[in-house]
Amino acid sequence: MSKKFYITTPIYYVNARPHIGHAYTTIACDAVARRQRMLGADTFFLTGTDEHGQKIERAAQAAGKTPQEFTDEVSAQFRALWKRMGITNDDFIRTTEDRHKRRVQELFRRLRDNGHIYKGTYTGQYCVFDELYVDAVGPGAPCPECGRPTETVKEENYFFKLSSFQNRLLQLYNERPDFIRPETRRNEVMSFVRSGLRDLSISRSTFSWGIPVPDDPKHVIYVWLDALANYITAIGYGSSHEGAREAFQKYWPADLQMIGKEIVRFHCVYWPAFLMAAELPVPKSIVAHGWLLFEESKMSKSRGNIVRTETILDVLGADALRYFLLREVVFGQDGSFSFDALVQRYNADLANGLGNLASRTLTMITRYFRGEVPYPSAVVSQRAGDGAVAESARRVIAECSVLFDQYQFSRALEVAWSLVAAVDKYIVDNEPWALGEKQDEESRSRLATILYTSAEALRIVTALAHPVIPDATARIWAQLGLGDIRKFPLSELKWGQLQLGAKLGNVEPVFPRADKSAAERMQSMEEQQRSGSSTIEAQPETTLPIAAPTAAAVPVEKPPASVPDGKISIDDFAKIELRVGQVRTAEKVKGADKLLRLEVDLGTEVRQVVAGIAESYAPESLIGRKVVIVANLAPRKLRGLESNGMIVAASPEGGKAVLAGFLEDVPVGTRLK
Ligand code: ME8
Repeated sequence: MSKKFYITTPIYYVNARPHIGHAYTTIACDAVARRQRMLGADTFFLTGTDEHGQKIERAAQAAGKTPQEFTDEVSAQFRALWKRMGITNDDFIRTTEDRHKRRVQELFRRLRDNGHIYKGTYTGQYCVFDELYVDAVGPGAPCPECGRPTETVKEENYFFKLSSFQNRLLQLYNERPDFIRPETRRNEVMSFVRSGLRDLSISRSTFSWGIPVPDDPKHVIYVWLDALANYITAIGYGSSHEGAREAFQKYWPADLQMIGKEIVRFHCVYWPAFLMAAELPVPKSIVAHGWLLFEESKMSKSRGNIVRTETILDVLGADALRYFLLREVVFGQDGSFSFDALVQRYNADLANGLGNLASRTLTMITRYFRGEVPYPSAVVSQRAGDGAVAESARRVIAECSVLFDQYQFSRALEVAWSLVAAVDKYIVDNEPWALGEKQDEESRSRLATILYTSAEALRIVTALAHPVIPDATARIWAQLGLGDIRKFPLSELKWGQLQLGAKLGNVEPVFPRADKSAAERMQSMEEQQRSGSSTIEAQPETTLPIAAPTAAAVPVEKPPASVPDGKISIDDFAKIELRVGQVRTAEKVKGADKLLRLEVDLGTEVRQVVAGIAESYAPESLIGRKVVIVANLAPRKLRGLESNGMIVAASPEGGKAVLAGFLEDVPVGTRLK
């Protein structure tokens, strides 16, 4: 029976559209899944969307939609994007699906029946952004994970006896060093667990967007218990259906659960504890990668510094993005994304590297040998260089396999491309084009050897690179006359398998060179996207509106006849989304006396807002202050900085601006209406 391999991505929150940070994990998992299939493993690759909880409920509200409408829409965007990118997931789970809800309730019952759940009252802080209970800090304190202000929660909840799993968890980390990778993350988790675990609240009772607790529907199940359970519900845990139960028996425990480093605690502490409490095996390995940074900070919707995948697909295609992310970023560490680096890498390694090797080799075989793989000639025409290429290919196959299995994608690709460089040099040194002009037997047989050697090396790099750049390699493989690359058994790859005399397919370039403007084009596509379809131009600093928005700031439709002149209707007012925000950081904008750059927390996200209040407020005085934000104003650029929203202030004629505020405490994110 073939080995099985079950691999998962995190399920992504649907509070925002997918960006290349999400694509990064999905691509890495897709490459692993494709490689496992080529190695003959019965592979199951799962991804999906995380759709419950307060953060999503608020995001839906902000979008003026019901949570179900909102989650349907955004989840479909994730699914469509993965499809467009050729991601080979075997299932896509949504936590709002009935199958998931029923099975999560089953898990909850099991934890309760096994005596790991009790009722209590949670009084403390909660970070809605991370959906995280933050113990041991006071009201208004920032979340230790993301720095956003926490909200005070006091509610009756169900608790999970996490504290009783401390020793079993430590034992797990000690006995199975591969359970958490890389080592740095393992050390962090171990010291967190050693410092003591508190019981964990696993239900909420002050909102309803979640899965009801069985027999007590006033409560909804804590979103992280709901979300983590997807890894087992998708493959049939808790189902009464025989087929589903068999799938669960077959695939669980997962072989690899890949995540970003910010969700290590949920996956390496809570998740194994839940599984132990349900008497289920824990996953074999959880691998945490670093962050993709853009403009020096973590790419995230709340910072407004995201890059959309679609832009790159439109200009360079999915293979370019896949290759770049896995080659450029050292897996496990943070890595910067830039369009310039993407285009440079694409041209150097794909267009001029593999693409050029494929087209020059295959074109010469077509021209000089009527498109049939030539026979390498008798010993007499062999040179040392031929054997050296074969030797280097053997080494590359061995090293690449080890590196791929350790998820060192960047090193694995570097090693594979060393073969591309070796063959390029071999071709240049041997000048096959000069031999092609001669008809004597010695020249013909030398030419045959050179082109055979090049084509065989090309075949080997193509097979090794297939999991990372599936589309181009499938085309090169077909051009080599080898059929469907997905059927090639990778574990049998070795030098000398190229079929002699095989007829090449149609030869055509796979990676056209990107011109100089490609990076700029992508950059401007992103900028256009960020500024939406807004026609509002950045205004000069002096006319920056800092007071309550008027019809000039937010375009409104013509009022209906029943509204007297100069007034707006209640419907018009409802279009303006005013929200309570809390200033997290504030600083002067260089070279602009009147402007401050603020980061304002809106509960579901942190926005950058540029406001003309520098003459009225010292930046330090604003930190922690609650303000009113026009949250649905189209983004604008001021002094090169994007402003996402407007801060509301009274601006007396000739006087200083005074920020609107509240006498009572109001939760961050609350809408004003
Ligand atoms: O955390 N760099 O969902 P999420 C690298 N729903 N990876 C990034 C990234 C970046 N800048 N941004 C996102 C959640 N990711 C929960 C998970 S699982 C049971 C529940 C990737 O939408 C990375 O894999 O915030 C990260 O862990 C994940 O997306 C977070 O996605």
